[in-house]
Amino acid sequence: MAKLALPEESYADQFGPHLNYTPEGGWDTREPDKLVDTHCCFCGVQCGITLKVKENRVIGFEPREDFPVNEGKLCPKGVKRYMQNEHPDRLKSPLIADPLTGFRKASWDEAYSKTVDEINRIQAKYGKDSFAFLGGASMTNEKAYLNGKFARIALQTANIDYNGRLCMVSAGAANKIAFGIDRAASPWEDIPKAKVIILAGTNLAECFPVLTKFIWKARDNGAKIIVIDPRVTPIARTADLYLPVKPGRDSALANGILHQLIKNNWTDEGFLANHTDGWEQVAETVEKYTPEYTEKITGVPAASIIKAGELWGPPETSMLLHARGIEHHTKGVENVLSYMNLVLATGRIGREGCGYGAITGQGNGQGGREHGQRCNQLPGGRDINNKDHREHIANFWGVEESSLPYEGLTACEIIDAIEEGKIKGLLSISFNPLVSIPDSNRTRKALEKLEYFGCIDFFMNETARYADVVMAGSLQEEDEGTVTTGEGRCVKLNQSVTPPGDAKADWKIICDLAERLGKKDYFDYTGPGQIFDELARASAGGVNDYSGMSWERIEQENGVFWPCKGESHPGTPRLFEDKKFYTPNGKAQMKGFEYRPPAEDVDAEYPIIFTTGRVVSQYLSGTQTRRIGSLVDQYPEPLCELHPMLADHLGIQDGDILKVSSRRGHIILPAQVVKTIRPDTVFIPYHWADKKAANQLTNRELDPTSKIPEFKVCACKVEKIEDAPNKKYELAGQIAGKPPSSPIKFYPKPPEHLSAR
Ligand SMILES: Nc1nc2c(c(=O)[nH]1)N[C@H]1C(S)=C(S)[C@@H](COP(=O)(O)OP(=O)(O)OC[C@H]3O[C@@H](n4cnc5c(=O)[nH]c(N)nc54)[C@H](O)[C@@H]3O)O[C@H]1N2
Ligand SMILES: Nc1nc2c(c(=O)[nH]1)N[C@H]1C(S)=C(S)[C@@H](COP(=O)(O)OP(=O)(O)OC[C@H]3O[C@@H](n4cnc5c(=O)[nH]c(N)nc54)[C@H](O)[C@@H]3O)O[C@H]1N2
Ligand code: SF4
Ligand SMILES: [Mo]
Repeated sequence: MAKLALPEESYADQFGPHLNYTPEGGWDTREPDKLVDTHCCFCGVQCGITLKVKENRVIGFEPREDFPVNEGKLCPKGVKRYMQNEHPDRLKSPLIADPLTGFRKASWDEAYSKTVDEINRIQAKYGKDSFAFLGGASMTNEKAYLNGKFARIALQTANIDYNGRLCMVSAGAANKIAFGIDRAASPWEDIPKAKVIILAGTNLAECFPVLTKFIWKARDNGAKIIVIDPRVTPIARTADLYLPVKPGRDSALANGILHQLIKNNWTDEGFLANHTDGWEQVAETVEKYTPEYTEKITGVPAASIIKAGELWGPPETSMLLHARGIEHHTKGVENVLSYMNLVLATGRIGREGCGYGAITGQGNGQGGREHGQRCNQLPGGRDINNKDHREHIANFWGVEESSLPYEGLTACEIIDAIEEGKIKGLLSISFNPLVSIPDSNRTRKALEKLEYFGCIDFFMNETARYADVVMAGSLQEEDEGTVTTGEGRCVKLNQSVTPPGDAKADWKIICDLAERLGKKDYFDYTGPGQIFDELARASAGGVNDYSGMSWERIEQENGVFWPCKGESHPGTPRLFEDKKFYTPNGKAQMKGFEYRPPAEDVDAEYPIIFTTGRVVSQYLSGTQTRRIGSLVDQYPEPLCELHPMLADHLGIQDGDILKVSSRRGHIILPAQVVKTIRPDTVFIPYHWADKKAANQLTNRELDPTSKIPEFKVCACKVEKIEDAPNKKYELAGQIAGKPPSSPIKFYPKPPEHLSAR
């Protein structure tokens, strides 16, 4: 019998979490030189993890028992997170685009010179704002602060924004409007104390697996769980009530539930009168949202809407948790505010077991949006258009107030401005817009128009293939700093290893560039510790006050919750305990919204609703997790979820190859026929690039307030490709040689044919 040939590299990451395969063969079971307590590099839960380090390599890990959020648990991504540092694709030196070879290695001096020359040339020719900066919320607070300062002082451009614009901004804007502060109101410890929980638009068990422990505890304590999602996600299977909302209809559904609360006198009139504004307008708005009327819009049965009111109305305590399912919409802010009305109408906020929280996505999704890397923001969560805030920060930095730019463009608008020829140069760090922004064909055209494009990353992501200069930055474990988790707790990341080869810490690259732009005096840091101290001082007096924090204190206390207004301030795990909100008059601001349809609704030509999101084993644009073989094996390529009724109607069987098209593009992929999705909707996860990218189809219409794009709903059509082999059948025939889990190879520039997994 022929020997089964498996590619060499597929072994590297196939084995148990506590053993590490070495390039020489065999297991690295040696005693580590040191153990480093730090946190997971992926989602906003920021589980505690101890990395085992031997000879400047991470050789294994243990989940931390002492971190109260995960208590010794990790999810499938967390247990593999340490496998990136040694990956063959890890960038180890700067690269410069070369017309003949794609990219060639370069020295830092050459990479910096080219970058700075181009910044100077472009800004001299087209103006300061013609050069833009894109940052990211996977990076630490220190880097978020540095990016904002770099853009305003070194580049002097208004056009800086970050990938959180695709993520948390609808929740952020709604929180600001309603409460004057952008943070979850309650620590996760409050979840098990709630008697009823709404999970709206979150695939919690796949996206924040470790948080399910709080939900199970709540259930053990007798809580009722309501899940609102067009798909029966794993957490929905165990819910007491599942509301299968039609994508894009959440504000109507929230109005319908509130209608029931009013009808049955389950509102807290005392709280509403003393602590809120706007209740009358809200009550008037929801008057017509009877169960029948709401059912017509949302597709949720009237009886279930009545039931939701019965579950949410009477209890003493409750928790509203939501994520991108309600936020990734052209009315993302309206959706969030409409659900918030359910919290405020019952007065269940600011005490034990009560509150709300937008579950933060990226590792530093919370802190990444606080310290000034957004187009409208200065450190401390300050407003860049506010005269007092500008003066405060200008004084703090030692620059003229008049030299600070005003509000610039948001992330998608920056890509649009590149397409329109208004922005000519771009520096991007920790962002992969070609995969993550809607309408990727348009993003590609924009990238081709840039006169200069520089990227800082530890992998060659798909967008970086269009760069002129790629700078090898740092992985999370190669640097140190802080991140702020989804509950508002600032925690410390510790350095385990140094960046390999010529790669540099991200903060150092930014400071070096600032120096070459003539701004050394403002960026003369010895390390991220000094940047944190400056950030904390800069935040003093702002809403996002970190001034009482130091790295030492954060480590000692296993994290500190902001606001923390001085060394003796204990931090603030639960907001609003004094029933005072951060709005000018101290009252929560309620607003009611008439339902309005998504930007692109279904019609005769595109009759099916298209929605997108995640799977448990892949992360974001996939640059990190598509390189970890065992995660790839769990879900090797995108599948299109559709209901058996829709499949029957279209003559489709599980595993058939489909063409799913929208007005903007199409994708060809296998069908996954499941009963767990609405029959009028199809779902495709978005973690793949190029021809496998879901964002070829999505719509770049933005929410008018938050400027988030409508990832969660547009119109599509689905066709079976008649002569393609059924993928399931084909795979069943080669069960022994299942798809190899080879890591992505390093490819030079040619973008067209490259369809890396
Ligand atoms: N495994 C994994 N975990 C992750 C990530 C990852 O990429 N992979 N990313 C992290 C990041 S950055 C983020 S932002 C979070 C995202 O976390 P989630 O928001 O929980 O994840 P999504 O899959 O984007 O969307 C959640 C759900 O919204 C539903 N949905 C679609 N349309 C609608 C609608 O109109 N209304 C309602 N109510 N629901 C709708 C989808 O069916 C989906 O189940 O996850 C974080 N954790
Ligand atoms: N269709 C569809 N599209 C979506 C979504 C959806 O639900 N549906 N979700 C949206 C959401 S919520 C998000 S958050 C975005 C995410 O979209 P992106 O931010 O574009 O995705 P990432 O994969 O995080 O890409 C970031 C890049 O940063 C690099 N990186 C990570 N950490 C660091 C670091 O510390 N330093 C440096 N230098 N580089 C780093 C990674 O290698 C990667 O190449 O996608 C959005 N796009
Ligand atoms: S839940 Fe999030 S932070 Fe925890 S191990 Fe998984 S990806 Fe990492
Ligand atoms: Mo996100």
